[in-house]
Amino acid sequence: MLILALDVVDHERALKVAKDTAEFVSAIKVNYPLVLTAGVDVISELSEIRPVIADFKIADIPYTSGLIAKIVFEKGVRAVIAHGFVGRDTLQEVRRVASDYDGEVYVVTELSSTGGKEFMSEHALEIAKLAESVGCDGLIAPATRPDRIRAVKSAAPSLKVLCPGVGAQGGSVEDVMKAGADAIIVGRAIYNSPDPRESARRYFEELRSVREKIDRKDGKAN
Ligand code: FNU
Repeated sequence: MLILALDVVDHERALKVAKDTAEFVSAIKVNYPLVLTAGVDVISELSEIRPVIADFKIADIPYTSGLIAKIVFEKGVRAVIAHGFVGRDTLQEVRRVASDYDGEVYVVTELSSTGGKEFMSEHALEIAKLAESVGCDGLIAPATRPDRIRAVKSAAPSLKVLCPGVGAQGGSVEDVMKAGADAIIVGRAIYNSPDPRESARRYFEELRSVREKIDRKDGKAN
């Protein structure tokens, strides 16, 4: 599954990239850069093209976190991303709000950047277990460190794992999928390419061929 990270800072361009790539993309992830420039209603516009995931990395007290989740679910998002380091009470509140909208909650374990290793790695597996016990739907884990994808998957086997860091941050589709990812999240490598539709198509095809390779290997092992 390919998720488009739409961090462009121009409203019209964002809609164009979303429409041009829609055929190959399962969901569109929005983050502060787009919403702070185009306004929060861009979420509703994008939701008409593909399901939207709000990556505001919610990380506040339960009341404020729940309010943020409610606002974006009212705008039509299908899922929100929250930080896990905030602890159980905030995740429970975000989960409660999401359930009112039949929405999903994904929890960041450790950032894909180098700084993610400084403080977050140490607690990433506890965060994964917490997210599972609160009834969240999945985790965000770094495509830049496939060993960490494997680790969070074994800590919380029932959760989906979405992985940013392919392309501009150096992660490879094959390594990430072999580590057990359910989806890759790709931004700059698609929207900054000369032909975003073609770039999305290539990721889509690569995902398919890697998936077939993995399935063939699993089939042989059984
Ligand atoms: P691209 N993102 C990330 N690493 O990159 N939500 C994380 O650990 C994480 C994220 C987001 O590099 C990042 O904010 F938890 O251009 C951006 O929106 O492909 C996207 O994933 C990656 O964009």
